Amino acid sequence: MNRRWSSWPKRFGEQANSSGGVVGLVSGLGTMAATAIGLPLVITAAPAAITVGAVGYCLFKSWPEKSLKAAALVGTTITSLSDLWLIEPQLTRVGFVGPSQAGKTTTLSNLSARHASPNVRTDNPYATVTLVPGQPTKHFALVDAAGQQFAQQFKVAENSDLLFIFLDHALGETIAQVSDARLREHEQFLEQMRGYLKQQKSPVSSIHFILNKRDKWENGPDAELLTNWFQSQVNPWKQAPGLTVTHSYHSNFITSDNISMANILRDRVK
Ligand SMILES: Nc1nc2c(ncn2[C@@H]2O[C@H](COP(=O)(O)OP(=O)(O)OP(=O)(O)O)[C@@H](O)[C@H]2O)c(=O)[nH]1
Ligand SMILES: [Mg+2]
Repeated sequence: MNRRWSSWPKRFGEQANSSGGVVGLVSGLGTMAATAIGLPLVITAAPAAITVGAVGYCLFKSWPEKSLKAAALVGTTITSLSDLWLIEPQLTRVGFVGPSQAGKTTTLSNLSARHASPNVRTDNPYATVTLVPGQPTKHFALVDAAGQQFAQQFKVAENSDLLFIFLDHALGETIAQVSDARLREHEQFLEQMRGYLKQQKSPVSSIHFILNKRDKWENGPDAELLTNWFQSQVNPWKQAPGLTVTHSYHSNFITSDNISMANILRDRVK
């Protein structure tokens, strides 16, 4: 396995900076004291030995971690999101966020040819690496987590280059009517996510909003009310400077929507 040599000089510099003050002080004082009282060479050399030791320590601490090859990871589950930084070539990380049962895992599974169990809630953050067909072939990572845990949702956002935010009209997969309680749940989720992204040093630069479960709500009694509400939720995000905001209506049970979703994803891969 290769190591990430390109990042090594920077990491060494950072280590040396954080250790340098102490090393400089110890060796400087040591040399002065030893010279002042006229100690033999072997003792005045001690501070130099400390410096050599400290440089060795910095080398050890900054030694590049092993890189992971994207092609070898396709289809695997990555449970430590920080490992995504070790993958080469570097890949676009797409975070799937939204309240529980909005359809994140189902969509992710469709895009990466994984099996999704409709009645199984996601319990921990994970990512999967998948391929974007074309020349050259590109890899990207899809990041998913438990919708009912804000902490996990923020972790996904922190480890993503762009976000897919999932909204829907009602819990589960069979109801056609809009649930007011569900809309309030989405509003609360968006408020929390907006607050979180605002205080991020380098937040995502692109967000795609998905109004999911179109197979149910589109022919139901509240379709117009729902799409107006959706627009009212998405529009304020378009005011944010430097943020690209797009949206689509989607169903995981409509084949052409799944193809469109794959295209949306491919268009965003660097
Ligand atoms: N009708 C309909 N149901 C859907 C659609 N997408 C997902 N579902 C259903 O919605 C339910 C929840 O889907 P998941 O993909 O597990 O939801 P999730 O967002 O991953 O939920 P958590 O893991 O709890 O965060 C399941 O019963 C899915 O079958 C869709 O497009 N239409
Ligand atoms: Mg899930």
